[in-house]
Amino acid sequence: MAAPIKVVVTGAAGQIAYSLLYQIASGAVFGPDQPVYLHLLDIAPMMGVLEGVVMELADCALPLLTGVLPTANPEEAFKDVAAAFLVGAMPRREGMERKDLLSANVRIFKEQGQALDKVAKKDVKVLVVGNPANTNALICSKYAPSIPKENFTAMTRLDQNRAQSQLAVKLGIPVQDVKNVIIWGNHSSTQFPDASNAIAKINGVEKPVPAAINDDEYLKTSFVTTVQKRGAAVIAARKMSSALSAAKAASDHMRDWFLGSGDRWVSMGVVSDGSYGTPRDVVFSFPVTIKNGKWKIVEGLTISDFARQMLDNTGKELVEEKQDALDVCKD
Ligand code: NAX
Repeated sequence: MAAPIKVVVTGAAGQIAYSLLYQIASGAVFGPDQPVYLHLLDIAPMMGVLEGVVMELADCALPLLTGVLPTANPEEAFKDVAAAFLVGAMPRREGMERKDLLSANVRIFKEQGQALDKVAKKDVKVLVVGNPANTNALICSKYAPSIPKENFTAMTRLDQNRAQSQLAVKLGIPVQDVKNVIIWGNHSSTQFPDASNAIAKINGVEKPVPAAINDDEYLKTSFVTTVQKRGAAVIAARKMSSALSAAKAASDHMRDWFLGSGDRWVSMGVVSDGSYGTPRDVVFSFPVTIKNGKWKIVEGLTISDFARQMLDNTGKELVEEKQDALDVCKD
């Protein structure tokens, strides 16, 4: 059995963490042979609730869980961690736009970037879930200059899973038989869910999704808007934001980053190098493949005029968010 790795989850007393912690501790993320030591960070008023979560983790009697450290101190929480799930933030409530959240949440990620820089392992893999996830990841990276910027990512996997699921339903096939759907840009309503390179396995034969669906209008309109607005639809129905599916997506993201993406493309927000004419130095979601713990942007895709417009639009929003965030950080 390998030596245990330290894994931190922030917002550990919250609803996403409630689903996520079991997945990490049961081996679904780092594999069935990798023991984990969980560091749980939340704010001081939540320590009582967190104690209950710690009790429940103990009561799960999970063989891979070698220890749990609940704390309200970021430097204690991030000490020597190999993986960080930055979930803790103020969640978006019904009727609230993501921009309203920015100034409240960006400060948290500045402070956590500084703490990671000081005490985390230098090869820590950081996944930012808390919104606005892309810009929070960028700020976190900026305040952790001793950790490579490739190690900071934002979650758009939930959007990818939603898109994949929509296409599978449309085609009447199992969800795992759809691959290479792409989420471009921001985890917001400007994101571009793109099925133009997706592949579906139908009756055992792989076929491009656009040909299989044969409805260009659907792929450019209601497919895109359904995925873009799915978070809001869940809030409207549940009166709370997505949690079960968000936790599953966070597990998928980190598992693929540690263990590889195989022959599938996965979408994640990474610091842009300007690929596909996107703005540099914002955290932009691209299709990537992952091998040996390193992600690589899928190259050589054709960008249609429609896609160009969508990429430019979401890129513009990210540039604006970055500027707003940098202004907040100056205060
Ligand atoms: P909850 O309100 O249930 O939990 C958030 C937890 O974070 C609370 O326990 C709170 O005390 C804690 N927290 C607040 N400030 C903190 C700090 N400085 N350090 C540590 N912990 C802190 O929210 P939940 O539903 O779990 O959502 C968490 C975040 O995920 C939100 O920002 C939400 O908007 C975001 N989401 C991101 C998604 C994505 O795809 N990237 C999808 C789901 C979700 O909406």
